[in-house]
Formats: sequence, C-alpha cells, structure tokens
Amino acid sequence: MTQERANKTGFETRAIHAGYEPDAMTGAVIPPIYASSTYKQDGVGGLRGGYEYSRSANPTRTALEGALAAVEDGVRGFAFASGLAAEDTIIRALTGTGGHVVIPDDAYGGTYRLFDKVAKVWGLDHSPAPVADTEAVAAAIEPGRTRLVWVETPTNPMLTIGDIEALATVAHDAGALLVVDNTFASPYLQQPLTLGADVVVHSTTKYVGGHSDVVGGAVIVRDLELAEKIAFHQNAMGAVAGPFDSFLVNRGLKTLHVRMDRHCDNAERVVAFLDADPRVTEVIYPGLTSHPGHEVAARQMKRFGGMVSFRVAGGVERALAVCERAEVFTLAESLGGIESLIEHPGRMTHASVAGTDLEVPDDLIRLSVGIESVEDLLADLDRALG
Ligand code: P1T
Repeated sequence: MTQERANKTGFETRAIHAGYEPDAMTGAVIPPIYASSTYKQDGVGGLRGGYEYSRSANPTRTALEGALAAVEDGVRGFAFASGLAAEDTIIRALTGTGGHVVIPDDAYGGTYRLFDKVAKVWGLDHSPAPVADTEAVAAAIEPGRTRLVWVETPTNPMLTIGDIEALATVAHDAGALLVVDNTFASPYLQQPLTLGADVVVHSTTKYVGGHSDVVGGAVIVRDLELAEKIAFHQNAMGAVAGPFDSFLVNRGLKTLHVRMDRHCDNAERVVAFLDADPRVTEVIYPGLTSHPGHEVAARQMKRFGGMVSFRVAGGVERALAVCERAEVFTLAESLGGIESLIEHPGRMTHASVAGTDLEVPDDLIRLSVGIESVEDLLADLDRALG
C-alpha cells in the first residue's frame, strides 16, 4: 500500500502499514534491520534515499518514525533511545535558558528529576501544577517566560486526568506549547495532537513496544516548524533509537490495538475486584465513575487503559507485603508489557520525588495489568492481599 493511502486508513491499518512499503528490491514485507552505520554515496553528496549516516537517519528507524507519526496523527515522528532521551530532546529544542515550564505535580519520577536536577542547572525553571485543574495550570504559567506546559494524562502513578483541549487553550493563550506524555494511554486510546496538543512524547518501552524487551522513546509533532527543530536536535544531540530497537518497537506497535483492548478488559475486572474488597481503601482508575477525571477521560480516551493504582489498609508495611507476596504479578518497575507487574511507587519508580511536591502516598500500589488469564490475576491479588 502506498504511504499516501496508508495514512488515510483506520488506526489498526495505520499501525500495521504506515511508515513502510515492501522493499522494492526484495519485497520484504517487514522493515529489515539495517545494521549499517554509514551509506555509500554515488559521488560526493550523491545520497541514495537521503541516507548518509545512521545517527542522522537509518531506514529501520525511518519506518518506525513514519508509523509513529501516522498513529498519533502527526506530521512527523522521531524515535529515541529512551523516553527520557526523547524528553531531553524536546526540552533542549523548545526551551532555552531563562525560560520556564509548567510541569505536572504528579508525574513519572524520572521526568521530574530531569526537570529538577538537570534542566534547572542549565537555567530552565519549573513550576509543578495539578493537571486536573486547568485554572491552576493557567495560574502557574508566566506569560512571556513559559515555553512549555508539560502534562501526563493519565499521570504516573496517580492516574489523574488533564483536559487536553482546555490545557491547549490556556497554553496557547500565553504563547506556550502543550506537550503531552501519552505513555499511559498509548496512541490507540488517546491522540493528543487531534485535541490541540503540539507535541506528544512516549516512553515506547511501555505499551508501544509492549513486550518488556526494549527501551525506547518517541516524539511526534503536529507542524513542520516544530519537526525541523526536533529533527535538528535529534541529530545534533544523537540520542537516537538503534536499528535493532527500532525493529522491536515497530513490531510491538503493529499489535498495539489488540493488546490494549485486552489490557483494558483485564484492568476493568481487576478494578471491580479491588473495589469490592475491604482490604483495599481506595481504587484509582479513570474508568470508575467516582474518579474525578472520569468524564474528561471518557471524552478524550477510547477506553481507560491497563494501569490501576490502589491503596491498602495497614499502611506502608502492608503495601510492601502485598507487592512481595504477588506471584503472577511480577514485582518490577516499568509497565505496558504483556505480563502483569506490581510495584510500590514510593520506594521504586517514584523514590526520586520523596520530599517534593510530587511525593506519592506510601500505602499506594501500582499495577500494570497484563494480558494473562484474568482469573489468575484476580486469584493472585486475593492471595497477595493476605
Ligand atoms: O524509561 P524511559 O523509556 O526513559 O521512559 C521514561 C518515562 C516517561 N514517561 C512516563 C510516563 C514513564 O512512565 C516513563 C518511565 N516509567 C517507568 C519506568 C515506570 O515504571 O513508571
């Protein structure tokens, strides 16, 4: 299928066909792993297909980048060595010293660390604000100085929902850009660029890769001016996804929709189980009508995702014991893979935000609900809760 045609198809068709047409010479249906750092030139500057050196462009990465742009409805996608490498590139490409960014007061601990311990040293200030409260985000913006409004929705790990359309309006009114970390939703459930965001970032390590076998990141933008800036910095800074990793992430993306539907099915069953259990004091899931962001989530997401957070009676000791007793849920950081994971954010993924505005409750447990038999997941949680 031509790319022009692929880009006009449904989500599932784009996930499978966008970014690559069967190789002209061999007919290879899937993008080959081009393990070549450099490319023969037909005379000085005579590049074949624009390929010169694999930091600048590599055909396996190009295929992935085309697919990423297509599934997020952007003009161009970029693949990076990790989610944090993607974030760092956005920060450097779209802000400057003396600038300011509004960040979520609930976000992946590593994202906060990047702003607070790295970008700040180079002269970029930040103000944390609650993404669910558009007015509070607006109040944190410093017109003329704020370059980016950065949000996660749902957030990690509290699953707070921000109204992307409304946040885009307040960012744009102040001359800032809206960046949405779409890692938790995945492009199948939510497409922030279609709601007014300017930049989407992913840790493709998670749902896009989907198999816990690769670390990667992505940036997708809605206009060509932003694409130029990101492209320049991707090449100038060099934190690119290698061809083997690009292959794995692209392979994962092709089944995102089927995996994601099962993640959602299983998460809904897990939520119903936990919600009815007296050993659990609070279940946090945007699909619950009691969740404060439920209506916004229902408007901007196709379904509510595979991430579930909950709090237990008995405080931190009980929370740690539940994490340690689980067997089908593996005790590990990360999320979005086919296997179920359980973790204690306060001591694990969010240890770096202890003592800050982003600190998380110590009786909180985060689940990445996988696609195993749901009965096994429920029995495991029942046993782990003790
Ligand atoms: O780990 P890396 O691929 O560099 O991605 C960083 C990142 C960015 N954004 C969000 C929302 C994330 O959740 C992450 C990584 N998160 C974990 C490793 C975790 O267990 O929460």
